[in-house]
Amino acid sequence: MNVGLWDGFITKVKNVTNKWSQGVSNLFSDSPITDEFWEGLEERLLLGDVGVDVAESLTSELRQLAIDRRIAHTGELKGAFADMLTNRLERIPGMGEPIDASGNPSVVLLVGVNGSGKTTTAGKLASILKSQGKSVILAAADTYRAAAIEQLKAWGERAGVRVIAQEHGSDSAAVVYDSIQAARASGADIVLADTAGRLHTKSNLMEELAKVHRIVLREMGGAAPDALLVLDSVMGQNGFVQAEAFGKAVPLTGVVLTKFDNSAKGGIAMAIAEKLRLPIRYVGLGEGADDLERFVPRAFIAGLLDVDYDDDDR
Ligand SMILES: Nc1nc2c(ncn2[C@@H]2O[C@H](COP(=O)(O)OP(=O)(O)OP(=O)(O)O)[C@@H](O)[C@H]2O)c(=O)[nH]1
Ligand SMILES: [Mg+2]
Repeated sequence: MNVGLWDGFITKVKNVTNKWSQGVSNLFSDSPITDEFWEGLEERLLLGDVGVDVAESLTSELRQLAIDRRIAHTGELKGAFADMLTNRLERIPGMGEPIDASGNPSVVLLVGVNGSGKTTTAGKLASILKSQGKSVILAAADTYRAAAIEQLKAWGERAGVRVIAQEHGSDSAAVVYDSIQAARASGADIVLADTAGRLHTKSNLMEELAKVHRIVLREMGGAAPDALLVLDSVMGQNGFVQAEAFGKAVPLTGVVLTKFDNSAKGGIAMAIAEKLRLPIRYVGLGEGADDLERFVPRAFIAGLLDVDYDDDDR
């Protein structure tokens, strides 16, 4: 096994999803395949936040595969199950794709409901990109919460990255506009815009987000920004209603799955792929600057199910 680059990611996923995934793994101990096995598998998937439809469809696909390949023992199914999950994730375009910092500048909007982890993710991304030698600007587009600007400035200081802010209460689209201008003037590679948390049911606030997106389109000559929905994994499927509403306001280009370290379940990733049809780009695995990992489907599943991982995925 060559875990190489994704070793840390696999270990982290393994640690945080330990209990749930051990339960899944245990199902695949080497015993004859019975109806109870299929029921147990579906139940485990449901417990892991996969959702009813997806749990059913995964179970029936694996069942068919067992018939087709004449597999009679659960142990022989584990690898096939891991491949199946990985393939389902990988067929979503953009899955695990890192943000592109080669624009002039590239623009990333972080959007989501209150407290989902937008500011933290902006800070973590700034720190990662900076360490890759990119010139980054953080845009303090959350002008609602007075403390939000200070919070982002603290992240900027830690990462050694410039923060563009206006005063509390100002227009967030204007902050993003300023940031793009500042990036152009200084030749920065990327603008990471931290937007205010908002309930997806507040139409005026959703319209404000749409305005930010329009300003970026206009300033970037029609090039759409990366609009990442920051989703708290602890919310599970309850977060999906938000996703739809945010998707109506701005064309979402992916999900950052935060607080995965607190969720202890892995199924939510499957549900995002299968139901939201959005690529997961990053996973938040803690509160620190280093606790953000690119989402690599095969490594993620290897961590989840404790199967071998061939590092041919770079
Ligand atoms: N354990 C853990 N905590 C996280 C993660 N991401 C964010 N947090 C914590 O979640 C809380 C909220 O994070 P913020 O980044 O302020 O969330 P936000 O979406 O910007 O919040 P608002 O601006 O108020 O909407 C903070 O205490 C963060 O430290 C993560 O991946 N793991
Ligand atoms: Mg915030």
